[in-house]
Amino acid sequence: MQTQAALFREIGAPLSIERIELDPPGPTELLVRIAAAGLCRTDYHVMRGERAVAMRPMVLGHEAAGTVEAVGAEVADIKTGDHVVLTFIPGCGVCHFCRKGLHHLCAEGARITKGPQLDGSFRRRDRDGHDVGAFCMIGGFAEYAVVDQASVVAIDDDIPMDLASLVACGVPAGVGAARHRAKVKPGDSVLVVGCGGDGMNVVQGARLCGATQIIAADIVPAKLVWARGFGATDVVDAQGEALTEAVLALTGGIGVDHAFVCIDPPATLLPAFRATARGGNVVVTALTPDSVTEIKIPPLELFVTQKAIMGAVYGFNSPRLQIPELLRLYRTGALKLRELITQTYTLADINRGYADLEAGKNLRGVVVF
Ligand code: CXF
Ligand code: ZN
Repeated sequence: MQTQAALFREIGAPLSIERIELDPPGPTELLVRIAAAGLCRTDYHVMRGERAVAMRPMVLGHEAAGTVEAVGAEVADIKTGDHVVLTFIPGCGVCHFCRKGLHHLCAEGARITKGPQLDGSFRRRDRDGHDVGAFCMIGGFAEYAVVDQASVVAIDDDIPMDLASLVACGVPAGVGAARHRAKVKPGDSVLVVGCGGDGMNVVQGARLCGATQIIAADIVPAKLVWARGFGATDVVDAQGEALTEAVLALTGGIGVDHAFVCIDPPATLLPAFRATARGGNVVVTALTPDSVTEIKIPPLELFVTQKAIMGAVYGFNSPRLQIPELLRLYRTGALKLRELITQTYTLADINRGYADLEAGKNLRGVVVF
């Protein structure tokens, strides 16, 4: 069949909207009609060449939800008509980590920027007959995607698809970083640096954990206004040393129990580290461009302050557990999803969506099909 897709062809160029050939699903795969796909900054890093992918052209998009239209012969548990959220790390089910239920650490995660399907072959071709990759083994910026069953989680079919797409990346990444990585406790204090798609979900994750002081930091004033709506108790419009000083002033000179670096780690990690209390946690949820190979943290300062610096991808918990749980929290009203969407776009308009992300206009832009 043919499908319209947004292809990454050239670094620094807009995505190319094209019709491509899509093969039927293999034995363990599904054909998914994509209903909504979120515009996460990770795809933008790829478009700008800051995060290398192994091949072009590639269909980007890794925060998506849709309806299953066909299943391969060996697919278990998923059937035609099911609504699914796609996961940007597959859960192969058989690696060391998947066997322990730690799908966010799946060994196949190392291959998600390569392009092929989980089985190593391709399902997409362009008009010249060249193989087309699928970012994160998903390729969500397309009307249709063929993905392995390892890359989907079935959800209830009354969840609106635009909201379902959000629990594919930004929401579990942010909420999970607070709940599962830092393990924020009632009464704790939290700093969130960068209140975009991940950071705003750290804010609401910290609120869900019972944090009593949630300091949101960003240099886009609108994001600080939105952050208050998600649970921030204080806001800071500063960066660098001024950010550290502002947070220390808000915490009686002690610093926060947990700091989250949700944008530009090369510029924000050290200021966030220094705004953290002795013995506290610093959690990195954001990508660093490939060109930056080190970030300086004075080792003696790390040792004597007894802080922990940690990474969190996918909220440091299995998407198979988190996605249904987050949707249950949404149903109770505890988790905000609708409020995350600033604007929706058609696939043909996706480059305007990324321009709006770059301009700081969006908390989350979503392509709705
Ligand atoms: C990313 C994490 C790093 C690899 C590509 C996907 N996750 C979400 O934005
Ligand atoms: Zn993402």
